Amino acid sequence: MNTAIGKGAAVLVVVAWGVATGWAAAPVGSITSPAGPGPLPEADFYVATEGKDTNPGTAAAPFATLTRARNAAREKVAAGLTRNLLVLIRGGTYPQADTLAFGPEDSGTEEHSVTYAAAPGETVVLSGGRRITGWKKGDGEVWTAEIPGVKAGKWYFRQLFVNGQRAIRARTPNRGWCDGRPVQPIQQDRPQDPVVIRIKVAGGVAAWRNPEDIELAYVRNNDGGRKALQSIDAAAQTITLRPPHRWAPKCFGFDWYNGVPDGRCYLENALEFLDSPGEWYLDRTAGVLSYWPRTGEDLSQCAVVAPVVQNTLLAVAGTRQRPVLNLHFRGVHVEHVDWPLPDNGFMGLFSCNVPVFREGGDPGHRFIEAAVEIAHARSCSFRDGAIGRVGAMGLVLREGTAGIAVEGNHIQQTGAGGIGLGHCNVAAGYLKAAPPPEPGEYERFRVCNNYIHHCGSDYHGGTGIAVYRMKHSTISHNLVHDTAYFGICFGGDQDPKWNFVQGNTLERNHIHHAMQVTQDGAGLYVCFAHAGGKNLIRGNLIHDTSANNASAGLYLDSACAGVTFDHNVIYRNPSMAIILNRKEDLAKNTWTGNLVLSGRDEAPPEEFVEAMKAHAGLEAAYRKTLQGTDPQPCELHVLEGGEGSAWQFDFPAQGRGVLYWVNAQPATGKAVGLKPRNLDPAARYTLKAYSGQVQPTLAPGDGRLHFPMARKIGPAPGLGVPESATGRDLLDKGVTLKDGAGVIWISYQRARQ
Ligand SMILES: [Ca+2]
Repeated sequence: MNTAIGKGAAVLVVVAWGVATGWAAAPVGSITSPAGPGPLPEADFYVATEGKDTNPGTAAAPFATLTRARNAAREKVAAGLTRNLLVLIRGGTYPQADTLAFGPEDSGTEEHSVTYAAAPGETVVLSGGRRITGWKKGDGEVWTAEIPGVKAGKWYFRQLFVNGQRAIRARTPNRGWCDGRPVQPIQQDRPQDPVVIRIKVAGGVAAWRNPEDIELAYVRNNDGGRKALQSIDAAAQTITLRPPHRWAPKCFGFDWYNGVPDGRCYLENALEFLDSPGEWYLDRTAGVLSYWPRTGEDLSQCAVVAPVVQNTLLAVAGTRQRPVLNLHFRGVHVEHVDWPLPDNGFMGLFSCNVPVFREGGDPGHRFIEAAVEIAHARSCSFRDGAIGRVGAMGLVLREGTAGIAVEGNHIQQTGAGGIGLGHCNVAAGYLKAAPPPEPGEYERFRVCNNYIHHCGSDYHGGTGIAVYRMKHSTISHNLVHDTAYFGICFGGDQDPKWNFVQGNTLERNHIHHAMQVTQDGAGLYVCFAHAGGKNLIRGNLIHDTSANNASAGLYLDSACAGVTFDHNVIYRNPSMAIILNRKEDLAKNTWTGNLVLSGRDEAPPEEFVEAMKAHAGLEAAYRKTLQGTDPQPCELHVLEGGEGSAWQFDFPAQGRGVLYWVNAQPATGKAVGLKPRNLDPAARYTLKAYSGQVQPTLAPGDGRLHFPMARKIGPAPGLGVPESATGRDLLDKGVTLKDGAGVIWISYQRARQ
């Protein structure tokens, strides 16, 4: 999206990524179902890796596949459910050759659910991949394996994972970008014209082998694209892109980028590009896979896995007339799904949407495919599972969905975004052509306690959680980091008269290291009117957004209005802390108790950062299952705070915490008393005070956009806060602040008895 304020003020900083940072460091997730081991629950059917599909599906004689269990459950559904139906899956890896699809014939009812659940304490993996073995050391550092299925033309893959880590499809340059620009301007109405790109790359364009397998990947501002090559002209230092070309004119109301780079690009998938550890190349003609192991990888021991399943591994798809009801997945891990490049390539529009072409009309847009797809489904869930090592999106909730819970999942290493949901109808040009939501769809979603990271390795509009239009929904307690584009985006009504987007709460999410590849976005991006009322964005923690051009912690765009922003904390975002696209953005939204710090280095006091990290992000039970940590519980108390806003974060088990008071209005000269809670009256507490100045919003007529920012943060011995006090005194008399402006923190720690 365009941003005058962003483009004018920002400094272009190109950050090498992909190869250079991030992916290699992604932890290999291994999550078990949160419930501990115990006696096997009663179930209607059981599935186990050592089972047989000719078995009756009992605990003693389980089925071997989920397909068989689904078919058995289908018979019970057809006979009419008289109670809840449970399929229990024992731990292990279940290889899938195709999409596992659930439709109306697999549905629960309003009264009775159908659930596919991992056995308590066991890890169930549905893998769309196959292990590749038979490695031989070749020339230099490169190892090779022959794959007969590839040579026979039956298998081709675009992803490779070594010991759970995404390997790098051989590329040049190895990090960052080379320069590529069309030799002739692209004519939208002449898609049959050859598209020739002049490439400036170290070593020059050469007559690389298998040119038709090479792809050009690129970014343009906030998304990117990918096209296969037709030919190479080494003499002219050009490449020609392979038709068919289908551009997307008038998407978002203007000619969307013409589908070609304006500079930043790289070339991928040639044996000649395989020149560094972690890179691989698949020669489809010879059926030979080549790989340069990373340090410490012994290919005689490593699990090298490539996907055979394409697009989607787990699909729930009802119809508008017969939606799927009350169907649940719990503790299911979905891995290794490929996304084949369409003939006309990939042209990302916004958070990994792709055009939907219509004859004679402007194109629409939709999320590209996800490993887990849910459409026309009500009151369903995907919980306590995982989705990772996939080619495109992790999970998408499409048309006809409502009442869907996506909770407690680990989503990582996705080629495109993590989670996408809502009515994809927010783009100018498109909205006139697309139908509005049907009654009862795109509402009552819960996307909570998901751990989402390393999204967008291949499609650089990859967003952690991309939310378009929805209502009466909650997006909370997610931890999102290392995304190519936004951490979280939240779209509204492009036309404020629609009044669709309402009653949504987006709170206590922790977002960091977003915007690693693309630009013109934010850790948290909010656009359009949230016109239906009661849209709350509260208690989110956003920091360390990349230094890319126009990358902010928080970004309000495209006439964002109608949102209450309450007690969000935004710090250390080196490009910009906050982008307000219009002067009215302050007045058209409500702001209370937010803390926004400018600057590259300035951060709130350590005690407060720690408390916010406990307050936002995964709830304690999910930190245990998803991250293996056992955090101290942190309680929030909202205090009386005079003109300002006062919160207390308290770690009761440790007798410590921090009082947080903020007032962006000019100094009043009035003293402010803060009374903490939950202290031990008999104990003595040591206190430390910190303060910062908050520049209030300037008066109208200033002509510039100002958000009240906190600055000059440091210890504040002059505030009159005593160095120590008894719990009794603090509970009865509180702490008195001399003046009521700026931001003040008072940390307390119970002294040892
Ligand atoms: Ca390379």
